[in-house]
Amino acid sequence: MLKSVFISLALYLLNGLAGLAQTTPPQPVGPLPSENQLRWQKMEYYAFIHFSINTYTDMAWGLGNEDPKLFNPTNLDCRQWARICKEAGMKGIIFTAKHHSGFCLWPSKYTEYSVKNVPWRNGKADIVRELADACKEYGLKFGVYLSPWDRNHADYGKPEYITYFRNQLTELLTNYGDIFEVWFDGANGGSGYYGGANETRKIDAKTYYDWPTTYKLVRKLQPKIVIWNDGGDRADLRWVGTEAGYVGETNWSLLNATGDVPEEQLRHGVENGNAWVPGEVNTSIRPEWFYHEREDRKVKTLSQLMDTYYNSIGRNATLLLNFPIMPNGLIHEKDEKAALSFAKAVNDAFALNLAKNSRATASQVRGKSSMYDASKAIDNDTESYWATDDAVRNASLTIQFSKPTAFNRFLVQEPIRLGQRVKSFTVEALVDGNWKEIARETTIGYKRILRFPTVEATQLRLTILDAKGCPLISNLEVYKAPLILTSPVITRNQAGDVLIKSGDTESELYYTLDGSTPTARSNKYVDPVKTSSGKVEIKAIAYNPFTKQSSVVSEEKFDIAHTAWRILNTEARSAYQLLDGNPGTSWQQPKSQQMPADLVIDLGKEETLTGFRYLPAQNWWEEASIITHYQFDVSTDNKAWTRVSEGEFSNIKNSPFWQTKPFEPTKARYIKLRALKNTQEGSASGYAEVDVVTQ
Ligand code: FUL
Repeated sequence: MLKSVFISLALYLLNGLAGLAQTTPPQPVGPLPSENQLRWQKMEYYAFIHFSINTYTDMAWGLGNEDPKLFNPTNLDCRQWARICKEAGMKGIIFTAKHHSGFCLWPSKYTEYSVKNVPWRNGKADIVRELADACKEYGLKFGVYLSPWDRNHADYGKPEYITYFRNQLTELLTNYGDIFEVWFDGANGGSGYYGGANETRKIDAKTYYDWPTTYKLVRKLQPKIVIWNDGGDRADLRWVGTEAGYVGETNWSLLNATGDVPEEQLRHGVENGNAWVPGEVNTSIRPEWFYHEREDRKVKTLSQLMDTYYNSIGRNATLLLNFPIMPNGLIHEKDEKAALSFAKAVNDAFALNLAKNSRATASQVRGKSSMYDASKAIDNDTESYWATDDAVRNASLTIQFSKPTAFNRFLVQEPIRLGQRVKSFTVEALVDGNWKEIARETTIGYKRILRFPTVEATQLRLTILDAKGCPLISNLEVYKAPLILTSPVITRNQAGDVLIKSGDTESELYYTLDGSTPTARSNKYVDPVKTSSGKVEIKAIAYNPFTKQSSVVSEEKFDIAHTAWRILNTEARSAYQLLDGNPGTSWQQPKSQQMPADLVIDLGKEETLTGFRYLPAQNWWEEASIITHYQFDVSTDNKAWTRVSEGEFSNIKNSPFWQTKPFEPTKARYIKLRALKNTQEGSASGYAEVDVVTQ
């Protein structure tokens, strides 16, 4: 008896030891995220707020010489900003404490160019403080944007400026509580006021700022911070190479610690990079970062925002969505509405996890241990995970629904604490007894969400095809998201006809021309709408006759039609693509064209002009270059020309949207847009559209 007890005990112990050996936790596959990066990644969604002196001059970048008296946010309410961000599901706010103009929104003791010298509130305001307090009240984290380029400061370009910059950084990182992220934007257009010098100053961004010393200071003052920097030495987070609201589908959270980072790497990361530098998708809820009244009609639609969501958070990045503040100190109600309906749509899409009550099995389980079995991927705990034995690179996890289930979203996560591993995977659905591939993708990372047409299936199978180590999956979710009607796209061609296009094949289109809100009883769109050659204001909706749902209203205001316009500086027919109203087509000046390059247009008859508009070629990353510095002349006879506007299109490379330049009302029949400088030196200018604003 005693003997058999002894034998069972020995066997039990042996088994236990074997089990233990088998189920040692998987080794990390480096590089790995820091605790700060992990904490940041889990925030997923947070706000940017752009507000500065150039809010009052309607500019994308201040010049540095703006009079502080202009700054007058009579209804300033940082609690409104925080409330909206909180209700929108965001976890924090990053604020432009100082943008490129150099104007400080806190009373920095190192400069006079700040809120302390404005008549508003007798110079007693500190907007950084008000926002930091509001964030605390609403349970949001707080971050700051401090522009390294300072167009106001006399010392910019000299070593003294770096001391000034670090002093300001010290103020911001010492006096306002915990700061979760600091943003060092790399933009530098050269020219500025610079204390009255009014000149162009070139710096070598790689050496001038001495980032390693600044990073040390930042980490000393705020040990839990993450640093964003697109210009200098590798920081904690990376720019994704565009401000349009997406990162590459393949998205490694890795880069190389040294060397230049080409756009391709910003977009996709580097599979075998030696540093953990995850991507943050930064984009604005309107085309530009600062408030411009003309963009009140351009607030992103729900479907655009949903695309942004899936193309950022759904691709292993975070989303930093910007609100521009109006001159009165508030977020516009349209932006608020857009952000709240975006939050609701995200909640609706991910309301019911259909994988929750399913049964999960795996082709292979680490040490056959229940600690690492397939159920760990659906147990609602992202710290536990399904794992395979070390040698495995190819394995699958199947979930079986209790009944045939319709779904159109798939969400999957890796426990990135142990590194980003998966290189490629497929998702299949078991439909009528046959496996049907619904997605074949590359990376996963912290979170990957896939969209596909609704499929009804009894099982779903995730197959990891290749990984950098044994695959680990911490979470897997399945949803049936409601379909969202896409707002129609409205354009006007050169003949003056208005075209309305729907984003899907099922909906009907309705429009109005009298400013009223369209409904399913308004004009039904069948063919292009003929209009007079004058101005046209059109509103349109997509309407689903089955569900009786309407999309968000699209609106466009078109100035005079281009019917009689003629381009005089070239014979090329293709040049008329810049007058065709279609942002997707463009014309490029011949490469042989030396700078400056002129575009001359005959409007066909005399008009009273109050401005002009330029939309750069949208495929700027391929070939066509974008005009950054211009002159605009007008004439009544094509002989005597008057200059009505000149200057820069600020931030146009990152933000290639419509640029509108107003000027004093002037009668003219001929216009001349002269490109002085381009984004790509020595290359031809690209134009998607050129237009005028008439009185
Ligand atoms: C850019 C800046 O130049 C813009 O003005 C804006 O602040 C954006 C977030 O970064 O590069």
